[in-house]
Amino acid sequence: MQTSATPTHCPYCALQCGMNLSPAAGGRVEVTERADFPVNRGALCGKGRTAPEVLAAGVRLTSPLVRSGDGDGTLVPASWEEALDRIARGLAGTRARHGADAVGVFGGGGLTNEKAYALGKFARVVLGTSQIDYNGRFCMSSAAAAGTRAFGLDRGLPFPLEDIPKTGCVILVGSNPAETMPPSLRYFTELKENGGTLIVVDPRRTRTAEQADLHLAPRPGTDLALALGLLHLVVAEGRTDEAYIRERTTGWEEARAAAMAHWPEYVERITGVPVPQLREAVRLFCEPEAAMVLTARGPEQQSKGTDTVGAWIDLCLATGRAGRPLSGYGCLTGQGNGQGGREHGQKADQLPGYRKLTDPAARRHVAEVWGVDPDSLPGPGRSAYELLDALGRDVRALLLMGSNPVVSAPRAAHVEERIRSLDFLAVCDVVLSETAALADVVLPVTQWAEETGTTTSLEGRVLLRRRAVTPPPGVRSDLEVLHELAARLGVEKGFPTDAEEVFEELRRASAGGPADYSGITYRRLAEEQGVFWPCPATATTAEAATTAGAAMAAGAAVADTTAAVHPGTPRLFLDRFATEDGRARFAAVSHRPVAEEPDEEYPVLLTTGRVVSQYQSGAQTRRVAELNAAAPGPFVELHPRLAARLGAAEGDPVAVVSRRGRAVAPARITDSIRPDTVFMPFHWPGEGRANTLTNPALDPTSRMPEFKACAVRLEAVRG
Ligand SMILES: Nc1nc2c(c(=O)[nH]1)N[C@H]1C(S)=C(S)[C@@H](COP(=O)(O)OP(=O)(O)OC[C@H]3O[C@@H](n4cnc5c(=O)[nH]c(N)nc54)[C@H](O)[C@@H]3O)O[C@H]1N2
Ligand SMILES: Nc1nc2c(c(=O)[nH]1)N[C@H]1C(S)=C(S)[C@@H](COP(=O)(O)OP(=O)(O)OC[C@H]3O[C@@H](n4cnc5c(=O)[nH]c(N)nc54)[C@H](O)[C@@H]3O)O[C@H]1N2
Ligand code: SF4
Ligand SMILES: [Mo]
Repeated sequence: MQTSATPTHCPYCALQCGMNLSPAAGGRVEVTERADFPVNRGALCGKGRTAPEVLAAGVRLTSPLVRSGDGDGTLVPASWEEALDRIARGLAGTRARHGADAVGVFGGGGLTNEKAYALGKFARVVLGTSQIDYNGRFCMSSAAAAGTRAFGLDRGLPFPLEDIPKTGCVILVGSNPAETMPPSLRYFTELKENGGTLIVVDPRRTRTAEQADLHLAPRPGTDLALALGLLHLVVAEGRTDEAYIRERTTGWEEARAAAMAHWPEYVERITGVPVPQLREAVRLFCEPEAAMVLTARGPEQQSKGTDTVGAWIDLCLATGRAGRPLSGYGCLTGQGNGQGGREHGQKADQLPGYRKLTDPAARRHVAEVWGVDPDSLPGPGRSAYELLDALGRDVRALLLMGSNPVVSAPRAAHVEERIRSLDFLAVCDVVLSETAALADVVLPVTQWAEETGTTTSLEGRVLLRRRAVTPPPGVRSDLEVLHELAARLGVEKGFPTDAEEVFEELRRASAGGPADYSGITYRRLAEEQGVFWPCPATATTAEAATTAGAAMAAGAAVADTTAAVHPGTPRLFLDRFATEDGRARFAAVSHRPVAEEPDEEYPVLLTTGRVVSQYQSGAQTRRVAELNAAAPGPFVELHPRLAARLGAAEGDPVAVVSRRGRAVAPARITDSIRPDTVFMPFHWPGEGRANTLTNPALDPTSRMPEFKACAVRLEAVRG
């Protein structure tokens, strides 16, 4: 244990709040304020403040576990040697019997850049499988696809958060930062203090919507129509920026024609948002000099999420509000490394540096860094839900790192059954998650405060998370696990256990790619408050990198030259977009219904999301007493009219039934939700698991499941 405070970042969400970790009495670790980090200026939510509790023995895993007997036994402690040998045998045996693509890998957006990079390389180089994907597919993949399509590049926010208070109007679509990123709320409060306005689009009057100047409450799954309705009004009211459209975009004619088919009255019928509110939104958005649209999971987690985000981007482009100071479209990415985790190769179709696995030049570049033949790299594999759905059939063994799909995947009962039908499952986790509990082998790994690594925040800011405490005996890092497994599978080199050494290789692999990290070093990250990518190496850094690589190979300290280095790129697209011709591309899209519209049998729409005191599948936060006291279990949020029809009083158990299954949770009655919609948070397993109900209908481009809308019926539960 170090004796003074170590500056680092929170293990949870993509805001990546800065915090200090200090030693406290009884070997505990205490979170203290780190006021110098500009994004949160010391402020933390309850999850960040209590994060060290998950470091405690008794809460977290400290020994490998293997299943006794012939697969039906219990999980019993085992040595690392035995556990690693078993995994190597399980993966190699499946590969020998059924081919390389029968072995799958599932990663997570919470993994550091180094882990995500090493995991992708492990899949392609050691296992030779195409079957790798990760939970980010469930998160922001639709926004990523739409951003790439429109701008030629996907970085969640193309500007820093500090720009938000200085713009004129922000439309926040399906985002509830008051609960999901509380310290970020100040950017919106300051916006209003500066005379700007906030519009929130959410079927529920959330704590965020309560702060808004205008709250639009559309029916879930209708954001595409809503955006097109606003665009229609922009055209009808003559509020387009014709010079900008001419100079900086392509495809306006088709997009304009598509929008003109969405008359305000038609949009009101689809969305339930009254025409005067549509007009007011257009006025607030168009009157100031600059404005922004920010989306989060509400409009993205839909089977038309890519087109939906495309329509919101169209609104920005038609009004000249992208690639200009204090204006633009951004996606508020979710997981701790939700941005970096989508750039370095754990995605089915991707190579490091946000390169495409199907691009011959990208394959050559990365294969050279990896020291392999480009032809040996497999092609793109299945997306996350399709991979989970193939388990036990085409994919018979799985290595899982950084996700808990038994709770978080759509149609979770089916996914759970698929996981149980695997020939072999290995899980690396810090706790015994619901998914780890089904594994043949569980490896206990180190966590955030116990290891060094980098994450890339929702701003595209690459950050250094420093090791602050010594891990307990019995745990090893994910990088050590991959190193040991690679060696057992015949690859002795190329999987270093030191995070900085992995990062040095990642720099080279990303060099020249869309997400170029080659000008970023640990030394810089330690000295600066993060560096925004792209940050290509300059002649100076390139030289330093070579020296650093050579020095590292010789076991020496890393040398670095900071003179004349690239400063990083806080703001993108100001001169040109990242497309070939430098112009942004409009998307010509039209309204379509949700994959499963309500009918007589299932007359209500279910939407799902989060509460402030639990994180994701709850694997970590359900183990923290203070958070559990604040958010002890699932609930069904419903309107008083719906409750009355059901005869349910506050707290009564309510059954929510969809075509996938049935979940039961207490009623929480509130007029802050639309009467045709119910809401459930998804943080819990068991009877109240929201994902028992959700529909895995996928967006055709991003392969994102429709977490935000499916048809259900409600039943009163007697007794
Ligand atoms: N406390 C907490 N914070 C978190 C997380 C957590 O689990 N807990 N997870 C992190 C991660 S990975 C993510 S991705 C982010 C997510 O952050 P958010 O996107 O803010 O979170 P959600 O609650 O999933 O969804 C936001 C809002 O979308 C609304 N919504 C539902 N359906 C629709 C719809 O059809 N249209 C529109 N416009 N809105 C709709 C919901 O009512 C909800 O208020 O949070 C991050 N921060
Ligand atoms: N119904 C519904 N379902 C949803 C959503 C929704 O809005 N509605 N949102 C979706 C979204 S946006 C997301 S991001 C997913 C998230 O859902 P999951 O992918 O399940 O995410 P977590 O619960 O964060 O799971 C991370 C797991 O990795 C472990 N872990 C943490 N750090 C490390 C590490 O460094 N190494 C290893 N090996 N393990 C680690 C944690 O203990 C935990 O068990 O859920 C999706 N599911
Ligand atoms: S807002 Fe996100 S990063 Fe900040 S303390 Fe909370 S969970 Fe951690
Ligand atoms: Mo997420």
